[in-house]
Amino acid sequence: MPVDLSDESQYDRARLRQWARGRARSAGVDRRDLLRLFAAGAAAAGPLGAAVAAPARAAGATPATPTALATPTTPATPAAPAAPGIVKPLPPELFTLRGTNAETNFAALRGTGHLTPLDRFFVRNHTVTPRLDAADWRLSVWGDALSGGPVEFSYDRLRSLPAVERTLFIECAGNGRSFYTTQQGQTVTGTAWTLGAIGVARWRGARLSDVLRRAGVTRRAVDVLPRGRDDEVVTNGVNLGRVRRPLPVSKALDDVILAYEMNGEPLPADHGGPVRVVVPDWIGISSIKWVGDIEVSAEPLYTPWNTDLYRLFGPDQPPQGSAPLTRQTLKSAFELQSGATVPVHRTRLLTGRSWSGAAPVHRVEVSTDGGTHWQRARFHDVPRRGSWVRWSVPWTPRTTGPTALLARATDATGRTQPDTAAHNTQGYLFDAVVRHPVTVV
Ligand SMILES: Nc1nc2c(c(=O)[nH]1)N[C@H]1C(S)=C(S)[C@@H](COP(=O)(O)O)O[C@H]1N2
Ligand SMILES: [Mo]
Repeated sequence: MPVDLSDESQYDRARLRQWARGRARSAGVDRRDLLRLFAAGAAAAGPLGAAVAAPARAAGATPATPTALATPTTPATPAAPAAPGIVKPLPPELFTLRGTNAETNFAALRGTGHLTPLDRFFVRNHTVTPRLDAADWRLSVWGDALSGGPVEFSYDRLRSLPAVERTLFIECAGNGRSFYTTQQGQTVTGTAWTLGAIGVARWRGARLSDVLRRAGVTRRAVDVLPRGRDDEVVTNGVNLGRVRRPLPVSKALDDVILAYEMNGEPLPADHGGPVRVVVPDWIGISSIKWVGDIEVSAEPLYTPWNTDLYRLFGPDQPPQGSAPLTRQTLKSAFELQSGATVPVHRTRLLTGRSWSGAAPVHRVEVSTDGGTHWQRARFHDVPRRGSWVRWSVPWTPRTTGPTALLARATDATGRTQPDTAAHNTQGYLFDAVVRHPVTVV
């Protein structure tokens, strides 16, 4: 029976079958290497998951794992780690450094607008930011599901296509990961983000569908594989090749953007300049930075980023892991430092943001007493799909001592943030209500 590869669940089952039969191409990675990693990595704390991750630094999180990433820079002292390879300044008030990555401090968003300013947008790099020049940037679109040979697009040609502009978040699949450990006592591998591996920007670019049509995409197309121009990722002695993750052709032709502007500026180097992929609502790894070529394939494609990584593994998951992750989940964050001290009897405005990959945010409730009483937050944005909503609640603390602030979002599908997130070994898609500690003095 023919399989409808535009249906995501059928598509994934077909992929797994083809993989098992050894028919699938491994798209650039030696298949024996991948199988070796699979064999070792399907168990808890797979070495690939651990090794791709940057050292965890949050208190109580997984201890740092030695990595084989090509980032030999060593911080001068353990207390002042560098983020090797990030170009923009990373002042400690704006960012918390985590290995090759920089997490936005949510407190630094207070008073900023709906869009995350470029100087505080988080950076997640597998290796280092490459410096590419728009003048000699080329995008090659190729593969056996095109009607002809490879088609090249220069930067100017891309900019001459009809432009689209959308306000969208990019959020790492591992955002909130550290709370699996600090709030749920569970072991997970990967960068110990708190809630700042997200940013919202106004993206301007060409539609991927326009580019694919001009390149001669045919009805045979199944997978579309954008690949970055940053360095190859080497982990545990295995070269995984360049960062790349297939998109089902249905998503690629739907709403994906090849972005060359971010908040009205040419796309900055750290965020994929001159051109990156932006995949609305989906986990950050889908939005390939520094895109250099795109394969359009008539068969399902496999890379480490849709097989061993970015799927859910663990006792509550199917033995071969979940389907490759697509949409982001639901979260809320206060624009306040964790552990802040606040004066008693003084009214202050608690502010924060909530977002969902599934639908506009419908309601946000806040508790200032550890979850006993809840009040509805006031919105400062019209909730929209693909972006966050800013909110506030006034608070006059009446008793001194430690307490926890909680914010709980419900989206327009009716889904509410749960008390506990479903554990998975690589700590993806944390969605539970976060307890934000403060002390009233
Ligand atoms: N080429 C390339 N694309 C990439 C990455 C990368 O390391 N290399 N990181 C991915 C991940 S895991 C995330 S979460 C987002 C982060 O985007 P940002 O650094 O612009 O915030 O980019 C994605 N695209
Ligand atoms: Mo990510």
